[in-house]
Amino acid sequence: MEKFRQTLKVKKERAVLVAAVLRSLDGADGLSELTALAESAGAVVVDKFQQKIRRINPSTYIGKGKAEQLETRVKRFRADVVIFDNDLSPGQIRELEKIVGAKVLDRSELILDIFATRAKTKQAKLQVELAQLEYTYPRLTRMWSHLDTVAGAGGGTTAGAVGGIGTRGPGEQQLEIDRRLVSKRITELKRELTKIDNRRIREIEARHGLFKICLVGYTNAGKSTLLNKLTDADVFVEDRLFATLDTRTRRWIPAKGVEVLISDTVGFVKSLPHQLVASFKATLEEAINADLLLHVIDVSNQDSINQIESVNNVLKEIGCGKKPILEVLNKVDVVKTIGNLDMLQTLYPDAVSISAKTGFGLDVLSEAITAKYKGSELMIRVEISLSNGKIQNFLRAHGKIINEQYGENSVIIEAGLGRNQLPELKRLHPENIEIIE
Ligand SMILES: Nc1nc2c(ncn2[C@@H]2O[C@H](COP(=O)(O)OP(=O)(O)OP(=O)(O)O)[C@@H](O)[C@H]2O)c(=O)[nH]1
Ligand SMILES: [Mg+2]
Repeated sequence: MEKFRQTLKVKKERAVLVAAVLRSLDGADGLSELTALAESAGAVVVDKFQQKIRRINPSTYIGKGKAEQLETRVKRFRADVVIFDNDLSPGQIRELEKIVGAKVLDRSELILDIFATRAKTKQAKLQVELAQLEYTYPRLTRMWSHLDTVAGAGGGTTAGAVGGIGTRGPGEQQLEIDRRLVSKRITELKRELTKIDNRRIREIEARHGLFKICLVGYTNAGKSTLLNKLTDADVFVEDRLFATLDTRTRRWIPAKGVEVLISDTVGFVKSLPHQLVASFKATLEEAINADLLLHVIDVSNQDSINQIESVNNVLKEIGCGKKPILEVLNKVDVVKTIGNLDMLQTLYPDAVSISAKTGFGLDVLSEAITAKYKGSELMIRVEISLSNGKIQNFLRAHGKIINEQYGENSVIIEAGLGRNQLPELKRLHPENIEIIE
């Protein structure tokens, strides 16, 4: 294991991709996403191998014979690494490396590698490091116990004895040291992250009262492009998976008198390693605290229906399953066949079709968001003193004034107002508000 797994980085490495599928392979393109992920991590894909399996082989995942075929391909393409679309156990990785003669990585390790290279802010870096350690930690432990058994079987030492007769190699001692270092570092990272989390929670609480919108969606769907287009924010956009690893929040005015906060988030992906979901919770805090989620969908991607499902699953997992959500069908400028778009429009009749790139449909999106912001309309009647210009200005900006009846010192105004704006009106003017209908 140690021979190949000095580093899990795959940058510039020649990679053979493998997807083992338990069901039939009919129409499956199990490797298109793994290809995008591997390229995102900087690997050069030299060969792809899709394999239907009837059952998972406990020691090598795919069958022994298939693993041997893999070895031939690794040699032929001079590959440095074999990346599986499946999640493998440490034991399976070890066995496979022995057979194929190259480093073997699983899907989660690949995703963690991408996250590690993309993390820019301190928080993102700490979160990724924590996720990586949490993923490797049990593997170290299990590697350790495996070696213990080997030592025991040799009869020289019992497990845990120090300085036996040559059965405890330097690798084994190193593992024990690694294990202690890893566990110490995990504790440190958690402490630092809690500090940052508390600061962020305070920041989020300080925004209390403002309407919060959060962009969510599969990686590469166009969330950052949309945020840039709407708010002129300078957010890193790139045609790579996971371009954004930390959240950005901007102020946005979608219509006259409407001010909202809009946040970008890290892209979602199917079967996100659960260690990552956990440590990215703070990053997704924006989604948890949002009043409205904008689910950005890449309609030019043939797999968009599965991507939507993955995003909805993660949203459920982080407790956002019941939040108000508006589907945004993005990249309509590059849709080649309208079949996919048609189908999505039928599934989500309230969805807004846009192109974050060209700006198409952004006016309709602004209107749809404004309507959500305002909520259903209420008719109110309020009596205010003539000297109180603030309330009149508020109602002019946010509502529709239907009638004004001037008395000597006061005016009675009847106006239509969004349900969600009532609290703000009450804050400005706690008395004499009547809801007529
Ligand atoms: N043609 C076209 N391309 C788009 C559109 N919106 C975004 N893109 C492109 O899609 C790619 C991904 O865009 P991003 O905005 O980085 O996507 P993201 O959802 O923020 O991705 P992550 O941060 O990785 O989750 C970039 O190359 C964009 O230029 C669009 O409406 N039309
Ligand atoms: Mg982004």
